[in-house]
Amino acid sequence: MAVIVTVSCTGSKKQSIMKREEAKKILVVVDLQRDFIDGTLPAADGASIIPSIEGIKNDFDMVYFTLDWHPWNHCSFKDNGGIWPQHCVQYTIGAGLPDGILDNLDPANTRFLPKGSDRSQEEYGQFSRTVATDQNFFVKGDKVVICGIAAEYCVLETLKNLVRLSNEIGFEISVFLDGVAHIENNTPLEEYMKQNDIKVYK
Ligand code: VGL
Ligand code: ZN
Repeated sequence: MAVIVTVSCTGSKKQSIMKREEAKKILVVVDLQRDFIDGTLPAADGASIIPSIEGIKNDFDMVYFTLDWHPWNHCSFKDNGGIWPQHCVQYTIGAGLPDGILDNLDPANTRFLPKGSDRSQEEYGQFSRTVATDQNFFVKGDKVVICGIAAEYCVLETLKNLVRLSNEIGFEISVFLDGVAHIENNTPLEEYMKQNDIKVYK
């Protein structure tokens, strides 16, 4: 049975959204963006994870790409008192995905989820504001696999948000470590996985 949820939009218009009921395999690719691969803030092994992710992406029903998506005056940049070089500035090449990563993906099952767009806030983790009732991201029984860049920042923080959501909704999470690149090292991610009994996706 399909459940119709009615949400209010601007003005008096109403829009009906079909709640997804069937559990899916979902790949969450975190911040696989040029600046983190060979741009202004490269991860140590950024380029090598691309073929690994390409190798598994078609095993999933849906692929979610998170995007670090900063205004040019973002507070995390050194010029503005932050700790990072300028990176992933909205609409620049450095914020883009590597060539080929979208090949053979169905646009109907692919989503792009920007974060870090508020200039006055760092936002490493996607899904920080997602609640269980945001029906269009995750439902009970989903098998969610996470990979991407950077292990100890956005992958870790996104994973923490997924764990919180999975406790509310009831879906599985694992980490595709062959598809994870780090800036300094993987240790904080691997420790968090151990402490929370999160499996490696193979
Ligand atoms: C990230 C540093 C700054 C990441 C984003 O994607 O892990 N790291 N902004
Ligand atoms: Zn950033």
